[in-house]
Amino acid sequence: MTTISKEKLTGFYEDMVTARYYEERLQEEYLVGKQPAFDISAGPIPGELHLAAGHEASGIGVCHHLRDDDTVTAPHRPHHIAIAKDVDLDRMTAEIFGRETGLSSGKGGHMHLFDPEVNFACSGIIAQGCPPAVGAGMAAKKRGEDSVAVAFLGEGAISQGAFLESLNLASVRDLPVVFVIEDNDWAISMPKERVTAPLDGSRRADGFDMPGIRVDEDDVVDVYRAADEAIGRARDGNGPTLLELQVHRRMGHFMGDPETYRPEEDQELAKERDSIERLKEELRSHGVDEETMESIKTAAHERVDEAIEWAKEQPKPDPDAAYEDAFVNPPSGVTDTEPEFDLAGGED
Ligand SMILES: Cc1ncc(C[n+]2csc(CCOP(=O)(O)OP(=O)(O)O)c2C)c(N)n1
Ligand SMILES: [Mg+2]
Repeated sequence: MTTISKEKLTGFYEDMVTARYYEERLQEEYLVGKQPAFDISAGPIPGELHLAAGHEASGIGVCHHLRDDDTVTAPHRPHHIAIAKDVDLDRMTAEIFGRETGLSSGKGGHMHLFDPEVNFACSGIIAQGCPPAVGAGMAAKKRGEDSVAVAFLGEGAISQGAFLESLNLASVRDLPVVFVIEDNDWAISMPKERVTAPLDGSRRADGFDMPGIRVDEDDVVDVYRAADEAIGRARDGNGPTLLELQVHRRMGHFMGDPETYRPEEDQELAKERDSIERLKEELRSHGVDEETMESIKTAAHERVDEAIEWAKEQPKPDPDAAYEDAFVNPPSGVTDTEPEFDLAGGED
């Protein structure tokens, strides 16, 4: 079994408390100006916001194996994964606040974060990250590089065609791809048992002739160990793996979700099984004292506060730039730019 050093555990803790506090701060900022009628377009963060508190063990346990040249695609609940993949925190925050200096010039928002510096992307279309991850894996293999691609998706997305087709192609071509299902038991208001068989999603790997591993506990150390096997396999040229990780949705599906469909006990259970508290126990058993943990947490919180303050001071995009970078060939009348080639088709 992989031994995990105290330094490694401390690194997990730093990212996990950063991700948790980031969500808490976004939650506060999001609510500004939205009340009393909950106007989703009002306030400093307009639009939807899906928070990932309770998913930290997944993003951090997996991405701590990755390098900048490895690709990650994340779903609509992306912040913990982006933080663990070292996406630029300032520019990510500016993007969430819709500012010009954001990763996508403020036009993508929190579900469409792209950071080419560290090969990170996410999407609001569920399972959409799987085909691009397979593409990245195929490119790495063709170039003879040992980089890998990891596609994260929710358990509610695993009956999407894009996921199943991607498993097939990755297996047939022996590609360096790891598929990571974050199983939080819910797809919006739909409980997993009503729509998904088998309940253990990692068993779907059998149908595609690849290894499947499920981690039942929301534990970053267990996740790190399982990911070590999967990512090592991909990096060594031995093909794809499917991982399913139990996580917990501590919040509603999106900000403003009244969760009337969710039994109170389930909400309580999600809060009790806190992966950060679990990791603190592990740190204590490695001799890390409370003071050290507290100072790591304080520094992480300061870093998040700085990013949020910086983002809020950034300019909003110029409305005239709305179509810039949105089309390769803008429809006529949209911009002054002449199309680079004729979309109507080639020569007769
Ligand atoms: C192709 C597609 N169909 C439907 C939706 C609407 N939708 C958004 S999130 C979601 C459920 C996602 O559940 P899950 O994959 O388990 O992720 P979780 O929100 O639990 O993290 C759905 C159906 C969508 N975004 N994309
Ligand atoms: Mg889910």
